[in-house]
Amino acid sequence: MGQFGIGQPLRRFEDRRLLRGNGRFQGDANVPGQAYAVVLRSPHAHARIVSLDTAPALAAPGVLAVLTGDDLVAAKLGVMGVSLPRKRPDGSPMFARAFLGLAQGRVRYVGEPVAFVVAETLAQARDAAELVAVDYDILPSVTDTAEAAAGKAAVWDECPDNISNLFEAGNKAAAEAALAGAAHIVKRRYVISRVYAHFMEPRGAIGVWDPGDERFTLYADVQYPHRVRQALATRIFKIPESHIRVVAGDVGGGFGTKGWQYPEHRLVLLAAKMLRRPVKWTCERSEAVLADEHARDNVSEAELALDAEGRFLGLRVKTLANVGAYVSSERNLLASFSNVGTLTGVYDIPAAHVAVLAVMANTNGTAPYRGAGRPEATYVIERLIDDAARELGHDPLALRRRNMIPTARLPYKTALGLNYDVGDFAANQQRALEMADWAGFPGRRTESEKRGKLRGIGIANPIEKAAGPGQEFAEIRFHPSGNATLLMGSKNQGQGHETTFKQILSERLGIDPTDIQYIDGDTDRVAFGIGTNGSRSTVIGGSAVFMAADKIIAKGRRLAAHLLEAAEADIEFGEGQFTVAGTDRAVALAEVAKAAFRANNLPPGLEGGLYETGTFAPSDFTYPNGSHVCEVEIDPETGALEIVNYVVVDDVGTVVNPIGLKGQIHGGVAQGLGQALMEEVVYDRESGQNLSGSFMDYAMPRADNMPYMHIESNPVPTARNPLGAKGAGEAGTVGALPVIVNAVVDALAPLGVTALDMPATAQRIWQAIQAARA
Ligand code: MCN
Repeated sequence: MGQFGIGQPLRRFEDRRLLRGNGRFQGDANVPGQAYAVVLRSPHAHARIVSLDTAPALAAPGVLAVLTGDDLVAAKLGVMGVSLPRKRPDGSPMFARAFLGLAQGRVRYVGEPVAFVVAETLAQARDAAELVAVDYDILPSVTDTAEAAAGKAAVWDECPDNISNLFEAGNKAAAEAALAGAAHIVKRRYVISRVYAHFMEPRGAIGVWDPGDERFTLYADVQYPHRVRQALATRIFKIPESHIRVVAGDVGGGFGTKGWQYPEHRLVLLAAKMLRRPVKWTCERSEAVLADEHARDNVSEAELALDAEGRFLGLRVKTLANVGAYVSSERNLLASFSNVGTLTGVYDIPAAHVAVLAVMANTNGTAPYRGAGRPEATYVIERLIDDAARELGHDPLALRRRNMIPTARLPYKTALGLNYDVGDFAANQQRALEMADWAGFPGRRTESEKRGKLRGIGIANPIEKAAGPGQEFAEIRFHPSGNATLLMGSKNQGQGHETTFKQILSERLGIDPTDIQYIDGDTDRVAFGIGTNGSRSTVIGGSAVFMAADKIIAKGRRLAAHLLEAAEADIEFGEGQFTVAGTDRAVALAEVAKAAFRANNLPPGLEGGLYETGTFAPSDFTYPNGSHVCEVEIDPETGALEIVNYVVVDDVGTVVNPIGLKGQIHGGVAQGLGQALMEEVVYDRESGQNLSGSFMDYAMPRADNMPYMHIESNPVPTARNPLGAKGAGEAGTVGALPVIVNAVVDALAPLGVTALDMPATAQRIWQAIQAARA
């Protein structure tokens, strides 16, 4: 490991630029002559549009255009659509209706885009939006997941039961047999609340039409520039992919929620083409909860079968997952199925079956958000184990230990079909217990009780599925003067990619990272990319850097042999130098790069230039895992809670940057803590109104809610990529949800409280205490 290589705790190169106010965020992007757009959104959860009159808005000062659903139909725009071979429980085809971009005769959730108003100034667009006259006939609505599944109101007339499709995994008969033969079955119902991402910078988009090249440019803060381009070209506008350029600058937080293309992207492009003028749309802070995809929101019935000694025999889970009113693409179904596999956790559960009903409701669509199904799955298994321990009189640690997959049994195929390769689950738990001084907890509890406080401790052993099969791209371009540019297909949103990838490049090529220019986020500059989600960038993008670097070394070796007048087989590469083995004759990579651009320097048959690409695709997922311990203190008179200790042991394989990793764990835990303790999107059950429109109604964790965190790594490198790395970006969130609620329930258990749903607000805790006392 060199000074700048893999494993070094380097401070982020990008921070110099960002902290000095030189970032280029979405709001910083402007195009000369741009007009401004505002989206008029539905004020109703479900209504028929009786009439829609744009004339008064069009007549308002500065207004350039008012688009409605009819304009999108006239422009023959397409939709994303879902192509999964999924069925409904009765065997009929999946029910999924994609959203075109503006309402088509009906609105189905509060916030659904109805009209797109473009004017010379933002103020004029806002004023004009108020003049669009829409006459609504309000219809019955349903926003609660369980009520939607019970058919309280139909989101779509053609689908009265609101069931889009059923997803199943595991072996149903085996799980049933395990339950039938069990000494004990512990059954619980867990509700995973609805939350949504709060970016530092809400979304935005600028559409530009170049009539000369007949080409669109979209400036937008997206996580997958290339995939957004592909979707807009092939599915929405039905034009060649080369006729769209997507540019994403600095992204002020993505968290999965900026992962895809939203209606506003096609609207700014269409309006720009119609008006022959750039059009800019910026989401307002209080508009975001109406405009963005939401996340989580499911209800699970879980049953764990145990033998008389407390050995796990089987697991059966039935989940209702709210997917929202529209199923516009696979993405809306992703969180409801793709990661349920981690439901069996790090435990040896021989039989398991999970059935997920994707339920439609008059709500925003749900989509991947930090963890995308893994926090939900881990929540169910880790809470269920604690509940089983309490119900059957086991020690929760011993119960976990007894059922943990031993290292000797890895690789291990789970009953839900995942292939865990490496890990050291027992050691993670053991180390976390030591760091948290679990053994000293009874003493601390007694001390808290003396002060009239309740104290609880919880553990969770998360495992997640990250960086799955799928390609990522890297290109290393040397320039004739000998320095290099690194171009990446993944897209940074705050994770520190520039630093991470420069470290990997530096490790391989021995180049000083400050000599490398870094580029991502532009489909015209970067040849190909998939993008950033599922904690895949380091593992897959980093491996692509590795591959590209190896090609640079291979070509450089031929050139170096020529320059040093030696046989290619005798040339060694290390620390940025090509050396003739056993001699002090050497030439630096930068000199070789310069030579590559001078035709008279090249050996016969060698093509000039030094630029290489790498496209890596792993054969299987990586399985980052770890152990979280959380300790809380609660004031029983108010329900107020303080996290007094938080410990994380993580295994993300090879750690590229320990500071970056810690930052990711911190941020991930903060996001999990938010959901566990305070965040929740709340709808009014009758009207379907979204009641969580501002930070007054939607509580976000702040610095004083965050505990000091003790974080340690227990890395077990994977062989599934050349780095040995596993994904890290979501790990904190996956562990935080269950461990915090487990600690809260542990604190309340002596009073007789056994069930508590997220978010564990002071009010909910206080109510649970009152109910138990009564
Ligand atoms: N890292 C490491 N060693 C590893 C793995 C990761 O040192 N073995 C460190 C590196 O510093 C790396 C970072 O962790 O740059 C994140 O790496 P990775 O796990 O590859 O995750 P991605 O870069 O693919 O980021 C995606 C992930 C996801 S899915 C969400 S959601 C999320 C997250 O990252 N959104 C974020 N973290 C976020 N952090 C910020 N600031 N903003 C977001 O929107």
